[in-house]
Amino acid sequence: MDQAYELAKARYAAIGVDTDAAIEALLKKPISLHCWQGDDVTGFERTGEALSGGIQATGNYPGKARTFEELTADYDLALSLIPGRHRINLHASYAVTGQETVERDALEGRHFDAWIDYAKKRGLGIDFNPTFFSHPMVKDNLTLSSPDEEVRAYWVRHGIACRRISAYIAEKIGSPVLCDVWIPDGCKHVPADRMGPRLRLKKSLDEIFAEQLPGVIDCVESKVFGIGLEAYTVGSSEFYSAYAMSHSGVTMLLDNGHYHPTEMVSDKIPSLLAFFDKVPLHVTRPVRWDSDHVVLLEDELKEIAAEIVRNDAMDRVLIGLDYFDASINRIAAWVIGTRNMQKALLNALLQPWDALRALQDQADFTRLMMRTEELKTYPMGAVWEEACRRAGVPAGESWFARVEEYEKDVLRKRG
Ligand code: RNT
Ligand code: ZN
Repeated sequence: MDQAYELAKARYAAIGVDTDAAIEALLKKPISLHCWQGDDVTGFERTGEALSGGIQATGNYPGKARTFEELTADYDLALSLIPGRHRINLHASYAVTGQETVERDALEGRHFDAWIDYAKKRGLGIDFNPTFFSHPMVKDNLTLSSPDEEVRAYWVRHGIACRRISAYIAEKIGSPVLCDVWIPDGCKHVPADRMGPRLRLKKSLDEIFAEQLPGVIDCVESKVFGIGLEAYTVGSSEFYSAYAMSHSGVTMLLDNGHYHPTEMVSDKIPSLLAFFDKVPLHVTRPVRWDSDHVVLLEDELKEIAAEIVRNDAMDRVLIGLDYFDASINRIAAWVIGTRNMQKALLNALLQPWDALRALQDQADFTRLMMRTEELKTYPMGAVWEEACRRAGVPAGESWFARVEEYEKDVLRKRG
């Protein structure tokens, strides 16, 4: 066994932390890798519609995936460089329909058979998202809250179709599928009516969630604002938390790019865990706005991981990633962000939480601060490298050589 790991193991053992158990817990925890990092949220529909809904992928790095084959080849490389067994997170706009053009309100489970096959062969779980953006039926920036009944009904049908697709996938892969409803609906200018759209959204959600579907974990995702939709967001945090609280079977997803900059999602996790069985996350990195930068190993990420680990919620908090950086190698973006999420989890798994909690309860905040700060320079890196070795993936920066080679041989040859 590696010497650095042996030393680290002894160091942690001295404070009552079992590094082998931490590695085991880390490698058991799946992260849901979002397919949309692979192609800047473009999807396979080829309608020529630009990315809309107040979200934006910026950059023009060569080699983005254009087809199911390219996207899954890229996914394979990314997954081979990340320790553990994970999940893939799909959007409805990534249906594989061959030559056929299928309207979003007519999508069916079979349009995702190729993905199911892909996931099954690799032992991956699947999560799903209806796509309420980048589409001509988004009228005046509205979908489920539209006053135009034709528009609203179209998107209700899409929501229903996507829940059924989620149930179909869950049955085929034999494990639950998270189905996340996020809509862009909002206004650039000060609205004259904030209530009407919310009541229409409530009605639409009731219609979408009416059917009991086994295997589907339903959730709603709030947001504070989007680009071009600065004045008003229909699906606000209060709206969706009240909705989820009052509708059994619907939970609330927290995206850490969707709040005011001084508001921390880490703090919201235990609040929701006090009421909900499952708390899904979209982990991202907002820079000045919901910019969806690649996740780095920063303090807030470590705090998010701490709330998951110390509340014994590894099975209750469903971790998904949600960023899309088109300015760097997209496979590297997946690998860096996912490994960082895992490093944050490992860091949390290596803290002596019982002892620290006791210090808080004794109001010994001097010692708590001292210990917390000393723990920050413990040899976590050696444990991380051991976890990678045990999972059979490159430990240090050597993984990047594989991405560079693939960029040269494959990505640079894409048109
Ligand atoms: C947008 C939301 C949403 C999307 C994905 C593509 O602000 O975060 O989750 O990023 O559905
Ligand atoms: Zn999100």
